[in-house]
Amino acid sequence: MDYSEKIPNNVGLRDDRRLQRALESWQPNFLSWWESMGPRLPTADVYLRTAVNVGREGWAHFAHVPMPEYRWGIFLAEKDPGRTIGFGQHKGEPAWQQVPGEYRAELRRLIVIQGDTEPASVEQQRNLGATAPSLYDLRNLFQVNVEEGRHLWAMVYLLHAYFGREGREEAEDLLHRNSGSEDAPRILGAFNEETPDWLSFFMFTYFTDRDGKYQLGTLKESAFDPLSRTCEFMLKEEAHHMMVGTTGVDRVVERTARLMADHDTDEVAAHGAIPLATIQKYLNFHYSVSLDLFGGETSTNVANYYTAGLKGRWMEERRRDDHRLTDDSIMVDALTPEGGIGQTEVAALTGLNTDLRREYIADCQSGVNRWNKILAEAGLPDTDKYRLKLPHIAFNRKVGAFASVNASPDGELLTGDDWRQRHENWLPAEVDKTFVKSLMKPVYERGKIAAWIAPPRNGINGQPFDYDYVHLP
Ligand code: BYC
Ligand code: FE
Ligand code: FE
Repeated sequence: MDYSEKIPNNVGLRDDRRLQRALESWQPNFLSWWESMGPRLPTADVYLRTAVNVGREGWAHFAHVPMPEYRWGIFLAEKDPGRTIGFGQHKGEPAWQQVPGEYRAELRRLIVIQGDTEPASVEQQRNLGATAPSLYDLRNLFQVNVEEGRHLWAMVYLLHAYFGREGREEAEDLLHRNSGSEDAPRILGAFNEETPDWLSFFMFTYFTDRDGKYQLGTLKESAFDPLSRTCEFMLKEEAHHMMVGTTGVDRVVERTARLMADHDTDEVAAHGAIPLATIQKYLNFHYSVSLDLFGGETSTNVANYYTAGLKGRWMEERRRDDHRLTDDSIMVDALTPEGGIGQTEVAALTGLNTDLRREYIADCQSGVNRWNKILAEAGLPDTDKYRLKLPHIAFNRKVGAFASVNASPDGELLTGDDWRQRHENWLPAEVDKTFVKSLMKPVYERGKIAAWIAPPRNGINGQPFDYDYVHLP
């Protein structure tokens, strides 16, 4: 890993002057994007983790860093020279070190979609520093932000190195589209939503970053080896984002549960915490928009990606089948001919978005289970009212088989009128958002924390919770 370079990297940039020059001319555009669209809160420095080595010997270095001096670099996981393609029609052939002409457009599209989400999330989160519940949380926000910035670098490297002029144009466009923009929005729906408060941030890092984990997991299987190696390394950083989301929601639930039990009431708003019913609404929203990120229940795009070897399945090598799937079928969620919610049998290849979404849903359920354990341990009665739940797969969907219907969180089909009357019981309404926002007052004092959230059990890198994670100017 070369940190003396303008762009730290382990891809031998210094031996490829053309590529180096191209990336060095993109770099100032990235930095001005970071200036104008990245974290808004001014800081002196932040206790950040920087990748210094991709190997098993440990790769993270922690130090207080002024954020504009953070070293965004290009790091790929180590190369396995004998790697072969694990699935699809090219199964068993050597992995590709270059992009085959016939798959150029599809690969570029996948890389652009992946790349588009990374800066989008930074844009969505840019105002959150103003209302951080603690210095610990503020530090985690910025850690996530710089790493999402690095994930953008990861995709831009691939575009510049392997896709010629078109790739360089796409790299420019990744800085021009903006989350929520009227004229040039981000590509996928969830990345044009707002992240206006910290409950939304924790739900986003739990549910939406988790889509990232699963999509990266499938791209890590790619026959295109540089993409595979890039994603493998990104997944290591993603683990921290998962931790922020999981423990963030844990701590909100813990605080709410504590107050409910201590005061024997559901009305914790009066005590400055977030009612369980409001937490459920935020969960419903973030889960349902994240389900949309997996694309349609059936998709010929995904069938083609798999057959070509561009995008595999989650844990492809653990699947006990032929890894070609040409003769297999799968039951996918669908509207029945009578218009009800059911399932239908399709070719396994066209059902691969469903396959991945199911892996994701099972993982999401594990979060709900742990939050319900926190509620149970606080002594709250074992009834639906005192537990959290994932809404039905058809609830609030804008993409796929259920985009055309209205369904309740229990999976009951509703008329448009019914939905309009009742949706505010299930999704955050203006009053809920206003209330949550009213709790968002910054706490920048060492060791202190906002009243609506419990402190974390552990600090970062073995430091205590009251460590000086961030220095303000
Ligand atoms: N919003 O054939 P279909 C992350 C479009 S998150 C709007 O079913 P496909 C991160 C679709 O483009 C991970 N449009 O889709 C998290 C298509 O349009 P065309 C991001 C959508 O291609 C937090 C049409 O609908 N990575 O890293 O099978 C913080 C039909 O769709 C949406 C990836 O997504 C939507 N949600 O699957 C930071 C991996 N969904 O062609 C970062 C790369 C679909 O008919 N992407 N459409 O005009 C893919 O693998 C696939 O493109 C998708 C969709 C899974 C997104
Ligand atoms: Fe990312
Ligand atoms: Fe992430």
